[in-house]
Amino acid sequence: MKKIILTLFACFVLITAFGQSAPKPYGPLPTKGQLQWQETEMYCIIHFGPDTYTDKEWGYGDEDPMIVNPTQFNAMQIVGAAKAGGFKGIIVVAKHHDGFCMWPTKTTEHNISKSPYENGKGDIVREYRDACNRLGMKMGIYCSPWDRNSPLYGKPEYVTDVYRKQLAELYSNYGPLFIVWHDGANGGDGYYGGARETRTIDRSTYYGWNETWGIARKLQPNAAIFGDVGPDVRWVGNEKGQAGETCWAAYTPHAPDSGKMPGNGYVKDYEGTEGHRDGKYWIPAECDIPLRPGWFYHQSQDEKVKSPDSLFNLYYKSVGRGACLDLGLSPDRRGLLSDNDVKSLKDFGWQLKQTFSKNLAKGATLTASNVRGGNLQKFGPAHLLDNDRYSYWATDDRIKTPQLILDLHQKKLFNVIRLRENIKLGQRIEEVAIDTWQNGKWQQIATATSIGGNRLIRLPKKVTTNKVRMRITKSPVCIALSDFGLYSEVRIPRPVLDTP
Ligand code: FUL
Repeated sequence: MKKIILTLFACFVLITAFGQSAPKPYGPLPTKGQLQWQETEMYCIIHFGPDTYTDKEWGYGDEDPMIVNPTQFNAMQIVGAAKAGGFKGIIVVAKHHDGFCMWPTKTTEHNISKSPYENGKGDIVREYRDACNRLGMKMGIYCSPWDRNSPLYGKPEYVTDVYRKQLAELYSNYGPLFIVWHDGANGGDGYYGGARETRTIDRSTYYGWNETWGIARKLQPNAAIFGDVGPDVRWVGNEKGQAGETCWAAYTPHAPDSGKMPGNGYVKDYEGTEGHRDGKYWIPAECDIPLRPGWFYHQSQDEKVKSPDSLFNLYYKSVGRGACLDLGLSPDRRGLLSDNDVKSLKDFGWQLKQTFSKNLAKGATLTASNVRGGNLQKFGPAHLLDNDRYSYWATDDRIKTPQLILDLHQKKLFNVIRLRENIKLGQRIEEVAIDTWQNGKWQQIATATSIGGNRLIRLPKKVTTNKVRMRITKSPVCIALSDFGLYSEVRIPRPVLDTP
């Protein structure tokens, strides 16, 4: 009898212990910096410099610093407009391809101190930092590797004595950065200190990326490093702001892989757009697109600012597919965002807030077909509604295609479903299906692939139902789902026009 009791007790201890152990992570995993980047979701890259005054997109490198003369530059107005749009950070273009530095660098004379701005005492990067601090926004830096002004460009000294020193200044003196952005456009014709010639470099070897990225790793250990193919965040492969309908955070760069870090290679567009299901590294996608047709301000584009609705569409196609949205903002020659840009951002931000502030699944009774180890407290479906990206509903190891029924207790109207996995355990789920209860039976209304850090399903029209079912239809391992949301899209009310 004693033996039986002891065996039962041992079994109980084992089951309890098993029930409390988290699922084993699957595939590559995000670092702390990548998790923080993922949580940022939307940020704005701000282009302002000589091109603003010459009406160009790529300055040649011979621009006179005297032209950079904003009379009303106001970082608070610019960062404030981004914040009103729901963006959580900005990336400052500290130097574009023309080589003009927007901060008083020691590495070249071609910088803001030679412009009339603040009588040569200005520092645009500092002003953005201060505005970010005041507004609670994150900051990142873009410093173009290609420099069409530097006489040294193309020689090894440019990398060691100019570019890397510029990065070190920017990463040391402007507070914590959430991202450092490395542009893919490299080499070509330029001023190059008066040589006015074409200089080509091998972009996979010239910048010695492992060492160059090492500067960020050392000085900004929590910054995600963006480059065409990583190492922390990859380019989505287009400047249309769109990730693939299926989009994996995992990715294997096709690289002349040169050491510890992935990267340095070229990539076919669709690979950046979709990633790789069995990718070797965690390198999620960033979707970049300007608010206007160009990255820099051009008066001729004042009427071509993207509308709040088109920003909303982009949101679904980027953030809604597990990527981040990087929207380009272009202050004008005064140093301000123009009214159309400010309004569009504000209205987009309003729509976003109205739509996602109310999860209609809140208060539902959740019934899961399986809960890991029967441990409801730790792994139960209630975690899906607690708005925490890392608490989660998990199933036993052998249960890969569980189901969840949400009884909403009353009819609810919605057209957006939000799913998130706890990506600390990897991107696990491959496919899901959503059903609603209609006329006494389940009816499938949507399917989705590659869940990951954030997945939005936007239905073609709003549906009304009192019961929703989610079926995980494909997953290589047990699930770790952290979020389930139902939302009803809210749009800016349009002015009612009098009918003639
Ligand atoms: C590109 C650049 O060539 C554009 O001018 C812009 O800076 C964009 C964000 O990245 O590669």
